[in-house]
Amino acid sequence: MTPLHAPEAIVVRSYLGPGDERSLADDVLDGLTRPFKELPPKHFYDARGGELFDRISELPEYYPTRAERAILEARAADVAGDAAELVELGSGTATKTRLLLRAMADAGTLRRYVPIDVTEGLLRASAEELVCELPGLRVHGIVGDFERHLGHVPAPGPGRRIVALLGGTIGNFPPGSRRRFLRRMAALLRPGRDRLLLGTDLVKDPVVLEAAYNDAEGVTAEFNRNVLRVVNRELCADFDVDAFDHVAFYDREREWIEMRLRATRRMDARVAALGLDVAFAAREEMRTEISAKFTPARLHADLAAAGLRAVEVMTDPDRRFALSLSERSRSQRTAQP
Ligand code: SAH
Ligand code: AVI
Repeated sequence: MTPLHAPEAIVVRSYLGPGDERSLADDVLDGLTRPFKELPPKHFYDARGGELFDRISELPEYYPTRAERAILEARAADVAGDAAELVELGSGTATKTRLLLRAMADAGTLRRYVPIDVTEGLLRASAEELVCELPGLRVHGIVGDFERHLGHVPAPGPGRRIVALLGGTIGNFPPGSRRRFLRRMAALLRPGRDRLLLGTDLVKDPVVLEAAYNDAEGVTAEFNRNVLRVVNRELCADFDVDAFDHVAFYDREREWIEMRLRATRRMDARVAALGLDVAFAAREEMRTEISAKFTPARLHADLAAAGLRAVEVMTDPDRRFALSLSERSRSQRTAQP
């Protein structure tokens, strides 16, 4: 069938290759040989992990997606109205992104969308849908790791650029690297012209927070265990995935949700591709994600440390989630992407 959009409307470049199995291998070697075992959350997201996250975002307990969408529904035109380009890190299904792109199309300024995600299937599917929905839109997709491949973001065209990191994904970085990463995003902005759109989940009643990561249906538990399925498949490991319990709790001192996997019994696993044997004691826990929650003070301090200044901070009516729009402070030097 002939596509309805111009064939050149979509370009997708993949920067994932053998080196990326290496990145999983390095993370497994680093993380599973420590006294307190840990794996970084980016490895949740194979095709199944992406689908599980999508189901999480529809759960009654998981409010962040709905809260962020409510802000975008009310403010998309103010946020993105006159922008020409949207660069989105960790774009996933780009569901909320449509609100921004539509606002740009309505203003007659929309030219290009640059999604970056590790999950190629999601990125391609959303690119196809978007170019059909928004005639004239060009998509330059980057299948890659936003921690390593920001240097492949194309140079900005004429008009204003918005760089977006939605959903609260910034909270999945440990505090030190969070500021370094904000700096790298800031380097994609031209001072005085472009803006960073950042979604941050807010500090709130721990009961509400813990419910969001311990849903009754057990979808978050499956999402959490998915990281072991990824390691089994990619590195020929033999973790007994169902022998791990999902654990998620709010650390009130650090103000973050921590997800762990707890071995229900003593276990030995072999990661054949690495020639590595991993032993778990009964009830031993491995950290798989942190999801930091923000106060206004933490948000402003992190932005300032990255050479950014908030122009506006918007919240949903229940003040559960914040979307901030920032620009690069002219006096600051920022890192190369
Ligand atoms: N922005 C969407 C999706 C959030 S889920 C929303 O707000 O609903 C996090 C997304 O980031 C997933 O699509 C996942 O594949 C992607 N992701 C996580 N770590 C990544 C990394 N290091 N590089 C690129 N994409 C990553
Ligand atoms: C993608 N990220 C912002 C989600 C979060 O809430 O930290 C991932 C997630 N983990 C468990 N549920 C959702």
